[in-house]
Amino acid sequence: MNSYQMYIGGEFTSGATTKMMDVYNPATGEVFAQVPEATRQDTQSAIAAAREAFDKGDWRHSTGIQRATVLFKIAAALRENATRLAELETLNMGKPLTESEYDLADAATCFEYFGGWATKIFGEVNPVPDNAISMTMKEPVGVCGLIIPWNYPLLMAAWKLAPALAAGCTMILKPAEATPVTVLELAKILDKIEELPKGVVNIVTGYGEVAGAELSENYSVDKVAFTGSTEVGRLIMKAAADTNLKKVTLELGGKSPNIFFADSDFEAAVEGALFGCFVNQGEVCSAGSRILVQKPIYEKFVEAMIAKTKMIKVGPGMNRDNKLGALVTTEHLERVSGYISKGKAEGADLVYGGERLGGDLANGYFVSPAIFAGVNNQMTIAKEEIFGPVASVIPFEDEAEAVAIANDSPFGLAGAVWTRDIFRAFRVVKAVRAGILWVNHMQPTYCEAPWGGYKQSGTGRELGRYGIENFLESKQVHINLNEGPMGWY
Ligand code: TAP
Repeated sequence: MNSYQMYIGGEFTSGATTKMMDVYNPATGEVFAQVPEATRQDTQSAIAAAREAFDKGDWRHSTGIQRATVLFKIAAALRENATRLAELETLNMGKPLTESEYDLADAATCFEYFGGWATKIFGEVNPVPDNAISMTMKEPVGVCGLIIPWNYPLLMAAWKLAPALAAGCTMILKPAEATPVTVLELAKILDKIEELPKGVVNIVTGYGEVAGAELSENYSVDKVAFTGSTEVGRLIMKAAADTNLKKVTLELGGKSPNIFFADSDFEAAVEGALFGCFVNQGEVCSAGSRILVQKPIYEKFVEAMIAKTKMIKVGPGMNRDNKLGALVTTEHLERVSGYISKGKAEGADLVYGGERLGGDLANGYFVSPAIFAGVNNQMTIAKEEIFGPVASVIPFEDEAEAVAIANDSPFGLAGAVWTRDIFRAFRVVKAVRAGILWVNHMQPTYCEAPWGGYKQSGTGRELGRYGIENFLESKQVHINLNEGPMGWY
């Protein structure tokens, strides 16, 4: 069994903690690694290391080329180790190996993309109406706490580490307690990069209520970038408000509408509906878990969904035939099963799946993908984020009703519209209040384009130029070009 250490101040250490946490393989229910359970003191040590690296080190004064070199080296090492890391991701998180391979490639691309930004951070000259030069300079925001979820462990780490490094920040990364393995493997990669000073990246493992809370409350942390549940996002914002008003960006939950009009390309639409809510076991913040289908095609659509879902093989992600892996933990399996029971109890029609799988799979956390028909938007399964392979198919009459249902949610992360009518597509895109809208597609995500939500799906945007701005402060500099006194007194 692999035993890992944390990475603090450029050293691999178990810190002051005496406790180790078990890390499970969700496909078998077996422990396959152990990591330290960081105490508050361990987290404070990591924060102190990042603080010192920021205040006294060279990193924030480094050139863009120097930082880009580091980012490109990380990307290259990820690509070299992609096969092994993708396997570890699947063993730890449960997703199919092919999906882990995509994640690895995406993570490497993310470091390359923000490596490009490192040399393109510059301010501007402001056209003030005086004999002066007014400039805006960009500077790194400082020490950053990066708190990430378990659904894309390495990729979520990349989304935050890459722009923070490109900006010249120092940081403490806390992976989710369930999925720390690939992030700790990344620490080994970082440790070998000579150009990356010690203390710039620190990694602590442990519980959110301890290590994560310390990052949100600590006065020496200048910014927290968080991806996770809306509930924890609220706690982080509150902790920041109650302490040093650190900057906070939040990427939170969703209940995204995937809207299908009767004129859409039927085959592509059905596949898009399934991919939208079953990829990554539905453990996706932008999952299109509310499938809105126009009444004339509703029955046929549900039937086609069932027929295609029957062909989705569920099982250990390491077997390439399987298209849907295990849920991440036994607690999460219970949570998802609880929603399926609630859907039935509230009168939705479970037309396929939703069962815990037994036999060879009994020790793993497997559930068959579930399709609920006859759902209305007031049911719990249509209102709350399930974060599992559960599709709620909701009928609608016309465009106005589809938009009203889509917007009737406290979330606003993403949405999609399927139609051959470009005018309607644009009307719906403009009417749906969400941070990401896809037309005739669901889920494509690019480093180059912003990612984040309206309403209770978060605040701020990651990726694209917004991603780098998150880790920069703007300093206004005024140079007086008049000689002599101002003449005021
Ligand atoms: P959370 O329970 O919110 O956990 C996210 C991270 O926060 C974990 O590292 C967790 O540590 C930590 N945490 C827990 N309590 C904390 C506290 N009091 N203070 C500071 N940190 C704390 O979410 P999850 O279950 O890992 O992930 C699922 C959620 O993430 C879903 O709601 C999903 O929509 C959202 N998500 C959003 C996005 C985007 S981009 N919007 C992407 C992926 C996931 P522990 O693991 O120890 O609890």
